[in-house]
Amino acid sequence: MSDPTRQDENTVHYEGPAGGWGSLKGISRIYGKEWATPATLETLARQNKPGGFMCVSCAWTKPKHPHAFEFCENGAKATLWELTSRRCGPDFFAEHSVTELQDWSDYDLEQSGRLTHPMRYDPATDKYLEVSWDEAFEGIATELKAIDPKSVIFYASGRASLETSYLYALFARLYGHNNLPDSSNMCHETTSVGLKKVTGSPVGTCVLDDFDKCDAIFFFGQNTGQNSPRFLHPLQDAVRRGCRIVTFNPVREKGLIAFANPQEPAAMLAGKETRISELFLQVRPSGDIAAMMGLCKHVMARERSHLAEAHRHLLDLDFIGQHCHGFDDFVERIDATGWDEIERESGIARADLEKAADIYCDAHKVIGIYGMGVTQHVHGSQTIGMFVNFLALRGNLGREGAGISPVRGHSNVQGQRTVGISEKPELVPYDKLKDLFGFDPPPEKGMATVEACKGILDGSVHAFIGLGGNFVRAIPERGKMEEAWRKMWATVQIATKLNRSHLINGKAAWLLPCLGRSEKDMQASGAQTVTMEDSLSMIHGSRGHRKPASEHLMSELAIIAGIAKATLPTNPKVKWDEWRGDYAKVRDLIEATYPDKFEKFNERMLTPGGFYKGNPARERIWKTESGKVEITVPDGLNACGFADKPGRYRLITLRSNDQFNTTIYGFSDRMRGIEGRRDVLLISLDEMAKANLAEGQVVALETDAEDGVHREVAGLTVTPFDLPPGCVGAYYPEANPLVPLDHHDCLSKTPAYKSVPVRIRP
Ligand SMILES: Nc1nc2c(c(=O)[nH]1)N[C@H]1C(S)=C(S)[C@@H](COP(=O)(O)OP(=O)(O)OC[C@H]3O[C@@H](n4cnc5c(=O)[nH]c(N)nc54)[C@H](O)[C@@H]3O)O[C@H]1N2
Ligand SMILES: Nc1nc2c(c(=O)[nH]1)N[C@H]1C(S)=C(S)[C@@H](COP(=O)(O)OP(=O)(O)OC[C@H]3O[C@@H](n4cnc5c(=O)[nH]c(N)nc54)[C@H](O)[C@@H]3O)O[C@H]1N2
Ligand SMILES: [Mo]
Repeated sequence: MSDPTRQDENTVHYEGPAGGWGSLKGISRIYGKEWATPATLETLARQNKPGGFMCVSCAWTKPKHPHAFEFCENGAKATLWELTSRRCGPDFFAEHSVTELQDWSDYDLEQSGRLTHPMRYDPATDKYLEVSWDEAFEGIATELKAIDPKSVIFYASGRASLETSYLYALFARLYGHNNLPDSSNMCHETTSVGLKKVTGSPVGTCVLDDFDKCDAIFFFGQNTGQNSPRFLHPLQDAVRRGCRIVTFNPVREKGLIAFANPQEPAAMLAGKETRISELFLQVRPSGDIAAMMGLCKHVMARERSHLAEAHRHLLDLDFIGQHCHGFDDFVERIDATGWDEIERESGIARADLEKAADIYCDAHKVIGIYGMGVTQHVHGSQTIGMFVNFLALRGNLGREGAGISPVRGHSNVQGQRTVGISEKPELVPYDKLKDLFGFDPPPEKGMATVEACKGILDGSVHAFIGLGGNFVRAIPERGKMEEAWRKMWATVQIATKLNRSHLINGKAAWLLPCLGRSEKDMQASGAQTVTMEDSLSMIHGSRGHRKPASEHLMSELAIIAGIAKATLPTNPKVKWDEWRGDYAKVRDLIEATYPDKFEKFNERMLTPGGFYKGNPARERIWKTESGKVEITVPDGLNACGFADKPGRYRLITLRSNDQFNTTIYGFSDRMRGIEGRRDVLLISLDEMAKANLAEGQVVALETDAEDGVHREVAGLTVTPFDLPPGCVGAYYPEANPLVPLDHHDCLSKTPAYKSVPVRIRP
């Protein structure tokens, strides 16, 4: 069995626990000592509290009884990043041409500070020039009116509020398309499609209380300590009351090993940390289907011996009989799968899988957690299907203290889907839209992220609006995409800070600065509240109170309303000015469109801990094809969709502790012991020896796909790191040119960023 506290001595590593003093130092290192001013601390004290604002970092839920400071290292970084005193205004753009800025790093671009004025790109001078909001809206409307709506993309990056997202989707449909890709398409779309296929619900079944009741938690490919650190609090509580945690991850992520709680000064001073995972298994990237098959195989073996010896079942046969479809075929498949194959594909020894399965069998209530380590694979959907199979064996679905809980990324990414950001017309109540606004929404399916990229590549997409995000940087196939992007007729970016997507422009381009979530949003009816939905389907109100970074900023909702009003013909039922003046009226529309989820929306939005949207799967109502949980048989044990061969590695693209997606706060990946640089190739000592590589050597990675396209990222420094055989690691977004556009989950088209076939060129 692997020792969860031990790391390979000869590879880079970090001694301390997650959280602890390191997390406070992590904040100071980036922002200096100045961050701890009374005004900033006051803002942080309101973060994730009833009546305050909801963190712009992750989507982890906000509890009913928050801590004094209900934020974490990375939530604080995200807020401070928004509160910066630096400004990126007309002076900055007068000094730097767009071509010059294209050579700046992601870090340097965002360090230039908050955007302050609406800007239009001037191709003659290659510079952004200041424009008035009216000029911007009119200019964009002129372009949009001249283009076939079907060739226009409206992207959303997962942060914009429910109110803004609802109006954005309405604008798209009134204008005439369903081309509404979302960052979710690169993230948990595997869940929205794959989990829905097997449970009938596109979201997890757990609520926060379940974490107080479960006996065991199984983690697959989610890095809590870094990407949803507030989740460490309920985990720590769970461990302290005896809940057992088993983790499957190729990287020994510190946050899942041990945690020192910065909210407990006495424990911190005494150097006390809580061990999180009892068992930490270094699965091969894409080896989760195999690992889960091993777990199920041992549970079946125990069921049979239990039945023979004790004449009782270990499986929950009532649940399986009443609620599952396809169980017998799955058992047949388990029996036909040998341990050799399971060990080879998972990279985990049978004895370790059996230990993990024993923990499962001994627990009455089990929660399954997963993140990008599951969703971003060619067979990510099948892995989710296997996870559901595993949980179903002992009825751990739709029951208190048990269930499946995907951890989402952006703070409102789940909510954007709930209120209509979708390329699929069947997911949106068209009858309601028709009644409310007197129009026929477009019946054709729209483009999601991969289709949008294809359309941009083949020249059939002519315009792009980005509601937040950094699309060009986050997508696969960056080389070809940047080239093709410039052929578009119009691009519009709504953002808080400058990033590379604002520098790769269409023929006409605008950059529109918006309010951040911690800032006061004043409209005709007064200060506004916005709402979002977290990972556990709780809806929260959020109210910013800071003075906006510039007097020229508009809220995201006001910008969408401004463009829409200038673009669309008048319609007496569509009242952009009125909605913009009072967001409560938009919430009324959301309630009218989705009455089952948003009953008494305005009244309930400030409920401490949020209000629950509801989920039939939690009540054991399965809206699947068979009306039951679909027990699925995977095609194979390997989720990466390509075969092993000599010299081919599976590349994992990783987030560091100092980044939020494409936003790079700094260069310390504290919990992995990587300091001062991001241009690294992480590889085990064994693989280094096999490939004849020396520490510090500079190499290139090339994609090892048989499609005739050359893709490479050069200048990576070989860095020994504790990883399983046959794989390497590099940072996202630097490694994105290596990901082929067609390398994605088969069912949902989520790019397979966690297993890209590559070879190393010394
Ligand atoms: N601080 C911070 N917080 C964030 C973000 C951020 O960038 N920074 N991003 C936000 C967003 S949008 C998202 S989606 C989430 C992302 O949060 P996570 O879901 O945690 O995503 P990643 O960090 O990309 O990868 C998760 C883990 O999967 C592991 N992994 C890789 N391949 C495999 C595999 O084949 N099997 C298994 N079992 N594990 C594997 C990696 O080692 C890593 O620990 O976080 C959100 N929160
Ligand atoms: N190789 C690889 N690629 C990946 C991933 C991976 O794991 N590996 N992960 C994928 C995932 S999970 C995701 S979610 C995507 C992320 O893709 P995106 O969501 O498109 O990218 P972000 O980096 O989150 O966007 C950052 C920008 O958002 C803007 N911004 C910040 N706050 C606000 C705001 O309040 N309003 C507005 N309007 N703009 C704001 C800022 O200008 C900032 O530069 O990347 C995907 N790409
Ligand atoms: Mo994400």
